[in-house]
Amino acid sequence: MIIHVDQVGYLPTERKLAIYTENCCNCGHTIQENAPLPSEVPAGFGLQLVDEERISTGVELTITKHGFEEAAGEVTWIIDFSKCETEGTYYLIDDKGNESYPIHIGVDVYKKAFYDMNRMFYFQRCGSELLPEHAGSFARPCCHTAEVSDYENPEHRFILNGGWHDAGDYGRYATAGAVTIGHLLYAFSMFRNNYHFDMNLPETGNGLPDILNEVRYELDWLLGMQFEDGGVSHKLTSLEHAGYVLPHEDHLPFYRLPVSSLATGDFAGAMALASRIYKEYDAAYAERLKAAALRAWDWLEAHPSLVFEPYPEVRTGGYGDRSDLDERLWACAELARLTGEERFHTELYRFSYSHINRTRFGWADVSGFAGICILFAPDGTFGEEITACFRNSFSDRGYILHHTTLENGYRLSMRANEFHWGSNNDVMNNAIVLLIAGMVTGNREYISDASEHLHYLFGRNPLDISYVSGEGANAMKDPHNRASFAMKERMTPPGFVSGGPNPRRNDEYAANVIPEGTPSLKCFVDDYRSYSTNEIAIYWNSIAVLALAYFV
Ligand code: 9MR
Ligand code: ZN
Repeated sequence: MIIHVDQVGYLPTERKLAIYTENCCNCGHTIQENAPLPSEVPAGFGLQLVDEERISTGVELTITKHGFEEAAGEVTWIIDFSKCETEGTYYLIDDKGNESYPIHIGVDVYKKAFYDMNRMFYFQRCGSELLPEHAGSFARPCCHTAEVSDYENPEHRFILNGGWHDAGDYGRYATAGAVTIGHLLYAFSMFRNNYHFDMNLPETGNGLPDILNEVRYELDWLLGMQFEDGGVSHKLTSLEHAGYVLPHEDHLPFYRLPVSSLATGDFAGAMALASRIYKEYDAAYAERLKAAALRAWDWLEAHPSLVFEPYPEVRTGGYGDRSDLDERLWACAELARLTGEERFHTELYRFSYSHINRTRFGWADVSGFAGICILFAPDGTFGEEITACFRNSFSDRGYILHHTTLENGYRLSMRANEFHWGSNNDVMNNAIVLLIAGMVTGNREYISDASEHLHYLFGRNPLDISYVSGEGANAMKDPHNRASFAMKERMTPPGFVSGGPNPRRNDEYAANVIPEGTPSLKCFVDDYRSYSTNEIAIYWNSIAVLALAYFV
């Protein structure tokens, strides 16, 4: 394809851009920056926006030459068709017979994707049978219900069921889980009006909004990761990843690993946040969550330095991190908001002004959660100084990302060298920063910039692939996900977000099939063997849910 569009759709009143590349090189072929640019640009390439019958709409297009984009290895043009505000299905065509994927314009274009992306977590449920009435052809028996052991005291055996499988593997990691809870609960709390839908869950109809039913599944498991002394286990895992088998066929023994301050900080943040959200629906549950958060906080106070042991002999997800300041910051902000206690407000100053990036929402860096907690709290909850500190962090970063977006030939706020394992996480992180920057400054441009990142996710990229299964005409379909590829026909439910392009090609398959030096945006392969470009993960789904929640 040489005309790249968002295959899921565009909102009628939002900015609407497509990307045109004269040289189609989806083969990984690179052109050098100093290579001669096509000298003659035929006026507009005869580009037109046509309707489903291929009849011209007459909509005026603005076509701007961007020039060479290093991340794609291509010369790009930006086609602006924002003037088309009428709902419908269209195509962009040029005078050489090239045609885009269908372009859907409508107020509801993201509803299905949003539903599916929120529903992904149901399919990740561990320790439950997935029934055909909820899971359709993905129904499967119960998994991982055998007793688990404490890693350092294997004689201590106990039941610890539930939670979501982390990703394409069956590990359950406290930091990753807590961060996922964070994305989903902040999405719910900030954009509650977009959550009036049932999700066809076993719990549907019990009076709780369904997204809270789904998140509760993880919370209940996470509560079991807390030790007597308030500290929280880093992960529950087998010693190595399961073979290529379905969840219920994996019978490796599971171990609860020792405490980390990373897990304990994330736990305290997630539990305090959840307590505040669930209070409205279930006071007793909210009290339980609050008590767990406070016990975790006491442990953190008693252990003021980083506590984390990598246990390299346990060869599953590491989720190691050199600093736990951001985890402590998140916990402190949510506990201040939940309890109003002075001690948390005092501590908040110490963490907020430490040298950390305040705009991150990933498994390693959760400082941005403190920002959402503070910036969207009722007036007067936090002091003006702390509020200004976070407001400035988001508006400064938003300003930079806005300019990076403008400088990028695919209208993405990422530079060629910023892509690595799970790059879609960073793309979505930037979208959320732009959204928050737009909300706190009132600059509408930042909001539109955020939408550009979703267009990229949904197919407006050099490979024309929608990185979300089942969403868009050419969607990712063969992720690294044991529960998918161990099925007879490799199948994945809709709404699963792929990790995305990774120029470091950290798996053997990607390293073999993607030539060295391939431009960053093309370092992706839709094949289950490529876990470093095409795995799925709960927190990649949830971060995309948070970014999309504004637009549904
Ligand atoms: O998302 C993680 C990515 O940022 C790391 O670079 C990568 C290698 O350490 O690990 C990713 O997380 C994986 C985890 O370790 C195990 N479950 C699957 C996760 C997604 O690939
Ligand atoms: Zn399981």
